[in-house]
Amino acid sequence: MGTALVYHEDMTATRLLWDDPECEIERPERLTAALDRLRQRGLEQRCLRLSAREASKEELGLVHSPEYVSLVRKTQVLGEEELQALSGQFDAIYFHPSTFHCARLAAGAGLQLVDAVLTGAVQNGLALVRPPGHHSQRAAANGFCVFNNVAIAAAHAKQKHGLHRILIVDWDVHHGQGIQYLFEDDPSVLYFSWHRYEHGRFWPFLRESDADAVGRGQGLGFTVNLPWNQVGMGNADYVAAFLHLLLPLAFEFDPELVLVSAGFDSAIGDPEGQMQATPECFAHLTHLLQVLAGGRVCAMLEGGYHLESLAESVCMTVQTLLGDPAPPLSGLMVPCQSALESIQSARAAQAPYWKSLQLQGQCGQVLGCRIPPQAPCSGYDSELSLDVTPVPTSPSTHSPEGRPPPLLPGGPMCKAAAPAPAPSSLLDQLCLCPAPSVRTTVALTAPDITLVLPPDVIQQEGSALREETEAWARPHESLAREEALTALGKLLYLLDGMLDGQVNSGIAATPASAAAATLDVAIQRGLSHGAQRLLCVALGQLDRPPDLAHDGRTLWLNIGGKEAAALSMFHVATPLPVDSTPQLAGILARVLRGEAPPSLGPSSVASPEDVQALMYLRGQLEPQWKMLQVRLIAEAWLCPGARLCHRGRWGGQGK
Ligand code: X5A
Ligand code: ZN
Repeated sequence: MGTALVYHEDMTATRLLWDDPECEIERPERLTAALDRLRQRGLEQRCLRLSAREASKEELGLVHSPEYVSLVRKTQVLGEEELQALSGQFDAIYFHPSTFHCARLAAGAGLQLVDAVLTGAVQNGLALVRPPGHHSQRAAANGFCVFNNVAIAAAHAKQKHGLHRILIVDWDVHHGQGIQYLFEDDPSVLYFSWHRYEHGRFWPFLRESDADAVGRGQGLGFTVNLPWNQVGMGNADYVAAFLHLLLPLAFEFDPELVLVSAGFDSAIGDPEGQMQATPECFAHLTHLLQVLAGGRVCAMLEGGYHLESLAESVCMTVQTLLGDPAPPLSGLMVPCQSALESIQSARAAQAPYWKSLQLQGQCGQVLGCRIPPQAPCSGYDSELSLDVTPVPTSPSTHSPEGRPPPLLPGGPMCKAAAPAPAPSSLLDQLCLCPAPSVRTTVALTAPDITLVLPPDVIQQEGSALREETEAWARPHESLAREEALTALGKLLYLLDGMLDGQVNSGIAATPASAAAATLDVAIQRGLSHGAQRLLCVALGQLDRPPDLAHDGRTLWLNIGGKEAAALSMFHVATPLPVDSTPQLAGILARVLRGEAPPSLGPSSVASPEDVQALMYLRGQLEPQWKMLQVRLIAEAWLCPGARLCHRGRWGGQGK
């Protein structure tokens, strides 16, 4: 299933006719720049192009008052002076004789996108629209927004398609207060917005943009605000917000549809946002949302005023909607202290309404800190220092000068105070990784998994040279048998294809008795063939490959292992139950091909025992893996268990 791109040239018509420094950034070139870049990249051509239609009076009436709609209708016949006078009655608004037509097209584009996705014509899509929508209210234009495109789409999805749960993700850098007001008492719409806030000192200067605005009445807990109190938020901060706040709630909510208020003024270079996230970050954000709602993601343009940054970010979003893998993120993945504070205060405000946050423990308040007494964290540090040769020496693949080792302890990374690098120089460094020509290859060595594979995955015929295969197998007794050797040959061939960039992913089967040794060879082969860092996820009780080094190049994650244990930060096991149905290979193949995983259902919250194991591991790993940090340092002191866990960070380091 494909990706829709909804657009209409007429939406470039509306523009500012007089002098207004606040409004002049919202201009027609925003759309043409984005569209031109999509064409240049060959992305537009890969989409199903839909021409936008005008939303009807009834459709606009789903969220706007009839009086407001007719007020906007009348602007069509006003002269410039009257337009300017009327605009002055609203905050950050200009009207143009074409505004009514454009705004109806913008709302209609969203409706067409939602219809295309919910009828199954496409999997997902983007509506490229002007004017934007998320500030607009029942009877008011606001912040360049005339009709609330995303809110109308949500109301339409409920009314015309009978949906019960819609997630709206507003990644624009401004608070979409219009959407918040329209759904604040409605539990069928979960509205998430992050926004530049600076403790209330940034537009639109609203008290209700803060984290403690969580909805009202039936809608309590269905408004989620994440205020950024400093500028300069970057990739790590955005990803941390998704991982620690949005996604736990979203999985628990189990939406049937995801609408994105896709403003790109939250990207680097934007004059409004002053943030640092690179365009690639939007590929990752999009990708993280695609696991929800069976992949039904409808993005609609909101803000974004730096044409270059906007165009790149739009391309990243569309590319990801099309199923291309997300490019690597630049920069240290370490969220800054201010971001962590914001995320934590939003988690605390939402905790009363969401099991997934309660289980993770607002540190003692709900379940108490349940760190297994027989496995105190204090033994961990010495073990770690024995096992870990800390600094990975290999240069990163995506930064020419090599990046600092990702894991050195210490050093808070609050970079918000640092001057923002010139956006153009950062944007110049964009590396565009072409998608491999073959998306999924499947190296089949066991005939029984053919049954569950999707029909169009490519069957790999090739195999590595016999001599080479034997050389790799020689040290391993379990690889002596012909069956294991054949499987290894196919796997080595697949690995080469992947590391050379011809193949994106694949599945190889191997006899169970040879699994550990095969994995070991695969890791060694991967590292010697140019992979800088390798993630190895092992499901079920599997012995760690004998030659695995703790040098930071391989991260070993054993899910379904014997017990929760972190032998080092690069070797982690959890006893989480693994669902290893015979369908697993089929589901894996589909997901690797880019299909959305099946929804986990509304009861996807983990059991208390599983959460306990995970929290124990998190306590151990948090000092080293900065992306695991959610709790404030001050808060950890309130909880004896957590203090024990944090000894690694504080003990002896004077922090
Ligand atoms: C859609 C959008 C911003 C309005 C800013 C007014 N509006 N200062 O980004
Ligand atoms: Zn904005």
